[in-house]
Amino acid sequence: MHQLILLIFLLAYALVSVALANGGQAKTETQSARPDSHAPLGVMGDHAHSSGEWMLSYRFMAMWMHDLRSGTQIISTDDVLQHFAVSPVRMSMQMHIIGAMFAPHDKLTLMAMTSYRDNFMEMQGGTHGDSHRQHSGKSHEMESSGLGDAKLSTLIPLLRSRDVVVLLNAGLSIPTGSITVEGMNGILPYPMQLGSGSIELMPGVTFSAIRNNWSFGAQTRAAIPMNENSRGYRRAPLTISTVWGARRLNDWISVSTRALFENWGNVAGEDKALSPHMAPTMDPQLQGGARASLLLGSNLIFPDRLGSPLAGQRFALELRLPIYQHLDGPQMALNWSIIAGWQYAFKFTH
Ligand SMILES: [Cu+2]
Repeated sequence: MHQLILLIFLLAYALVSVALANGGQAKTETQSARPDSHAPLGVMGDHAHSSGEWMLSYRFMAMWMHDLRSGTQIISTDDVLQHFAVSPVRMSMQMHIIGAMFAPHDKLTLMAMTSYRDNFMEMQGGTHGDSHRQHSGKSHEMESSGLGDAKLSTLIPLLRSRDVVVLLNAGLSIPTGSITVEGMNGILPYPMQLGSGSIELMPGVTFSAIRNNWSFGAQTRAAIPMNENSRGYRRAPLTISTVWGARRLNDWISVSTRALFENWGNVAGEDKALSPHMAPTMDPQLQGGARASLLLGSNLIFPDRLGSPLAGQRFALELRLPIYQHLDGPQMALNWSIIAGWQYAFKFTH
């Protein structure tokens, strides 16, 4: 189903690209109408708006994991089953993210985001004599879906010149995502839950610059859970740093390349309903890691020459390949992920 949506999106993207490529070049434009005036799609909170401007966005993100790692080493399911009753075999996550931005003032942009998530995990092994369905070596699956945590942010431009912007990001994550999702054998392991269960502080700073047909940017941000959640644990802070460069090919399309570094720690405390000896996904000390990824992306904006209502509509996508992962494992490692989305900024005119 999700793969179908993605395929349709990619086809539409290709069609629109070809259609626009035949349209020729436009004469004038403003900086904010450049395709690369927004960062690559996976960068959140990268831009501010001008007073009175709204923006709506939709992003679809999918991640696929089918390797197990301990440290940087890939290990086999059999290795894991030497120490645990159950081992994860593969996992996938899909997320629909809806966002809204509004700038009451040039010096302040507000942003709200909510998501709907689907998690899927296949496992091997099983408990001894616990259930008729699960014999050692047999595989079984679990799924969870629902709302994720809601994010509220303020973006404050510290510096906004014609071609350089420095943005301060200050946000809160509200625990609207469930941390009590259950499967056939009770509460699901940590990676399958939909939220963190804690209020999180989300500070960050974003730098971006435009020079001729090029643009560059860097962002560093964090999500810091503030309290122990109702299940008795607290997820570790997550830090994300990224740098990117983009080349505008013409007034409607740009291509980008990006490096991304993520670091997250282990779970503090534990959900007492999860037995750490059962599966690595249930051990609070096997959740942390660090990862570096390379991303390739493209931004597309319908130029003004097409006239409304298409003018200003943005479509973008980004493909991500991890190049280094160091995981407190055994833990599922990311193989690749993709994000595709739509953005539209507008003003209500009276
Ligand atoms: Cu925006």
